[in-house]
Amino acid sequence: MAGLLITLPGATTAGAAENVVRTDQSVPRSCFAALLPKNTAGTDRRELTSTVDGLVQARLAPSSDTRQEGDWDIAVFDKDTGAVVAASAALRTHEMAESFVKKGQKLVLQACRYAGPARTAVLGVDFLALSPQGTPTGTPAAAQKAQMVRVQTPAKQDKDRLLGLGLDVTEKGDATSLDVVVANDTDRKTLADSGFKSSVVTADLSAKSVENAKTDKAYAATTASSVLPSGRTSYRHLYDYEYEIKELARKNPGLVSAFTLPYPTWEGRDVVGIEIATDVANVKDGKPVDFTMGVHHAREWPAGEHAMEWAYELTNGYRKDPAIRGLVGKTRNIVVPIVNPDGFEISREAEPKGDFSRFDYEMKRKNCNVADSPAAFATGVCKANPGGRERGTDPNRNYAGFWGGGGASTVWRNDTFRGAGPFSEPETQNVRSIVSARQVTNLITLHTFSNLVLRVPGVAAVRPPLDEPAYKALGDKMASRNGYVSEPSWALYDTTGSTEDWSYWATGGWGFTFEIGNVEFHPPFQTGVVAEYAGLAPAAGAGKGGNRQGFLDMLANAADPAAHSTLIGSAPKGYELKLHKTFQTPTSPVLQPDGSTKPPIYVTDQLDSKLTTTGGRFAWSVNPSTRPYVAGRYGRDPQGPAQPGVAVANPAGFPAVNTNYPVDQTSESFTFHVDGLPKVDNGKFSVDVAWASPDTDWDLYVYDAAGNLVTSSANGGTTSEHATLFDPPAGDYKAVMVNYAQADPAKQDDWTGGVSFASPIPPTYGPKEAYQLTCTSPRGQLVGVADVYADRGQTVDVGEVCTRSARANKERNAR
Ligand code: 0X9
Ligand code: ZN
Repeated sequence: MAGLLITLPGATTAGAAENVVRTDQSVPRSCFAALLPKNTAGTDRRELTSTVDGLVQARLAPSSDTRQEGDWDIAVFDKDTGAVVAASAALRTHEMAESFVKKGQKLVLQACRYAGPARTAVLGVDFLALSPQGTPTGTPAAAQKAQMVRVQTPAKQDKDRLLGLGLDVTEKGDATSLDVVVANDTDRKTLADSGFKSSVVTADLSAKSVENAKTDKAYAATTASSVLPSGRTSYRHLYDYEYEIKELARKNPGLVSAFTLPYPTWEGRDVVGIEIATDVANVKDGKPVDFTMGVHHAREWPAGEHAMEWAYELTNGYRKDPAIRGLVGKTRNIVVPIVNPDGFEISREAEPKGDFSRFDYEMKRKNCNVADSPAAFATGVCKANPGGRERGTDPNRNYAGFWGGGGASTVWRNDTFRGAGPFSEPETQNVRSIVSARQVTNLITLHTFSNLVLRVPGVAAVRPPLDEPAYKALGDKMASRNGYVSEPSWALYDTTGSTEDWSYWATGGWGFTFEIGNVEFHPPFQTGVVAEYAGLAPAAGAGKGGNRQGFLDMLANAADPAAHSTLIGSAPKGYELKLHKTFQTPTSPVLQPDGSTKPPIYVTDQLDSKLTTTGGRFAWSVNPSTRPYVAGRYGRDPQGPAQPGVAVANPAGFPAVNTNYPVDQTSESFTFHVDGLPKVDNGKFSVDVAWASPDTDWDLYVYDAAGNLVTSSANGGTTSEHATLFDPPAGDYKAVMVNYAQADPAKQDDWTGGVSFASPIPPTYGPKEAYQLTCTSPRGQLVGVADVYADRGQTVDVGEVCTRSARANKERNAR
């Protein structure tokens, strides 16, 4: 096989004894901050010379003879310059430091015993050769230019068709366009062949990235400390996140704890999180949980930064800010800044060392799963492999919620590849483990970019939940702080298998996706992180509080009993209450590569959360017992009939071909009137026009009386356009028809059309679901059982469930 990588077994550190690092003392310090003198307490070291142009991988594992592994970290330094080459600082002794090295480069591996009883750890080092260009041996691939282009997608169906092309479509868009990353000539051809109109936004993403790196360097060099809670002035590395998390916990005992999530990544990395609460160790205290996470997507660096700053905000604020102290006192706060560390590590370390012009690792989005890649692309480590950045599963298409439907790809190399099955990935399993075991009443998953606060549903065909008004109000409130647009995520285009489209429908906990910033996946630190977080120019949240205030609103909502449900009762001290629910979450009908569908998959979900009684009254903040999926759908009862349709006469004359609307206003138009209450109640209007030849292209734009564009439709390659406005205000409207192309200039292919109206859809209601509540005595005996129904905002008294369970149930049911 013409592999990209040559593993040199001989390069592994020689001799078994050599492989064991040892020190008698543990010292909590950064292993990567500096190469310490030989024999410094708490450290051990090895010197090596790179045998390859390629990668070095240095790993630490616990020694088999230690019962408690403790916490060892590792860093690799360039011996000549003392610069850190790679590092790893997770919470246990499962470390992997990996980076690019040159043949003959002298390296020093520094192992540091941060904490714990283990005097030794096992070191493993590999050198992996890369061919000079970082390409497979043989003919190097041609250099490629990555660009950002703006594709004209005037109607929702255009956006969905564009998604179907398998290109790297961003969330950046508006009524008439979407921005797309064109990574190479193959993508450029796909786009050209599709017939979509497009224009270049960023001509050379690699050059832009080099420029941003310079901007960041200058900012860090001239700024002692930023206004961020941590004061940071530059993007963190993965090891910075790991180290800062454990330092926050070490320096704030009782308030902050650090934890390792249950599923290591495909490359074997630990995923780390942080929890902040008064008496933080007592996770069974019944407080509502606010969960903030970042970096499902590797290249979206600000997402991790904002999550980490939020952890500092709460930790610092608890000591300094009475308002934050009050909120933290009523809640528990979980932060997982980097959900996808494998991907992040590659993106973060790629530039300028990686070969951006060929493999574009800095723009990697997905995780490092290779199991679904064809054999020819399944070799090599994630940082250097024949599939480049394209291997892996999109963690934000892998949750069970509507998994397998539209807006996700079945193709291994596409950026929205959904994975082999719902929850097939460690990243989604980790998030699921937290959401299933804790009462996560509030969840924000951070992404970049497009200035959006998104809520469910991710799919247009799934009607909004009964909670829609309260859900929208919370999103709108946060958007008023960061200046983003608050909308259901289907409004831009359909997505399936995303985080909150599982978490919300399975648990009822509010879930939002933030798309931070208006440009680029990782813009300069000062704009993408400092300004967006603190609400400073040029961020849209300038002067409004920024994401900081948005996160605080979310926390205040978590602390508000009206926003979730509460169980109250009384029990003796030391009993354990458990709330249990189990159900099957159906995926979408599963789209197949050939376009057919197979039946939905039923994923068994189990929610189990616990409360330890302290004696006397207890109050337990929980999500509603009925899943939103079951509770029903939001809608509106018609207050009158819908308006009758309006036939439209094509105006006299025929406008000249115009491919430059709205700069060139050449067009024709017709007006129509929309009535309102009490006469009619319109749930929507649709303007439909059609013509004969698919080579003719009419485009349709609809304006209200004030001249605002309210809806439009401008496809290519079709014989019709269809523009819709939901809940249209009464008034006069103008439809503008632009003649974009004629099949035969000698023969006018004119349009015909009309306007139709439909009634609003009334709400629907489903059955109510219960939680199973049980109480176990300190001796482990089951002493109480109850069925508990709790609506949002409701407080339910479960009485003396541990001592008089049968009586308490009867009394409760009699009420
Ligand atoms: O596509 C995504 O996963 C998110 N956009 S990004 O550019 N950060 O990749 C948006 C997901 C929006 N959909 C839902 N949250 N349902
Ligand atoms: Zn994202």
